[in-house]
Amino acid sequence: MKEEEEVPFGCGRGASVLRQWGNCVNNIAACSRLPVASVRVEVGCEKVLAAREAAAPRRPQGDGYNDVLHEMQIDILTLFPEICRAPLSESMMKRAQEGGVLQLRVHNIRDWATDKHRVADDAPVGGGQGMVMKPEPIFAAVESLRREGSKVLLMTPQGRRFSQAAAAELAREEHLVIICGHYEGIDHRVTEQLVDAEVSIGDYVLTNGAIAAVVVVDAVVRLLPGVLGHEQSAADDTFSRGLLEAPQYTRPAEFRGWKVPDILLSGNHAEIAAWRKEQALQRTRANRPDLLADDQP
Ligand code: 6GU
Repeated sequence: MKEEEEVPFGCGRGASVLRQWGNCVNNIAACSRLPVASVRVEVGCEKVLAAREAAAPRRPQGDGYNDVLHEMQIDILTLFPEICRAPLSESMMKRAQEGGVLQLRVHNIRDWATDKHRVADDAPVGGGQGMVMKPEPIFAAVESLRREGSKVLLMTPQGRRFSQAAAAELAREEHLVIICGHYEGIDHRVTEQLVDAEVSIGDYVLTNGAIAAVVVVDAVVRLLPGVLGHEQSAADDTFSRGLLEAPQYTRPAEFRGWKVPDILLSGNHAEIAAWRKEQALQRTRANRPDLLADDQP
């Protein structure tokens, strides 16, 4: 992506930039480990950008970082809204919504069905088992929610496999509309005519796409500025650096006779870093040798 294409993180939406400015300042400071006071507060898109550029040097994309400073909107369309609501209203997802970083809405597709019984599925044309989701309510829902620049995703095991890099890419979007597939599938005209990307979360089959949508939303939203908080960095994540993480310990230093490795108590930061790197490598070799393969994308 070209530099200029990244720039309008909120420039077209000045109000949003202003609203988010408090968050931005904190986030810029957090990213760059600068005290908040050292980031000048100025209003106006160019100045926001300049401050951001100065404080948070551009990093390569797809590494788990996200330097887009705006509120993100996500609309989930599902036949089972309750599956999404609980997991997305706790902990960091709750903080993201309360802090104005994320505006999340979970909708029931049936609300766009026009018949008396609000039917959203029908038998497969050509025969076969199970039910297929009808196109009409889904088209009506997406057409009422999307706007210029929205990205429409379909959760389906037939989709492209989701990854940390995909999460980082989606975290740059302003508005996601996520359609959850259920039953045997969804009328293919939805996929062909409405959907920008089909997404799967892995090589197994779930009973419904709402569970998969929760996974995607969590992975994306935790990359938005201000969600992880100062204590944690998305850049340190497993997968952002291509290796699994080293083991972690907390107190007590000895538990049931099992000791925390001496090196971690040594206070020697260089040695601790070298130990962690070696442990990360060993763990990756043992659990995920595919991550070390030469043909890694
Ligand atoms: Cl997105 N949906 C369903 N039903 N199963 C899956 C999936 C999605 N991703 C992996 N398995």
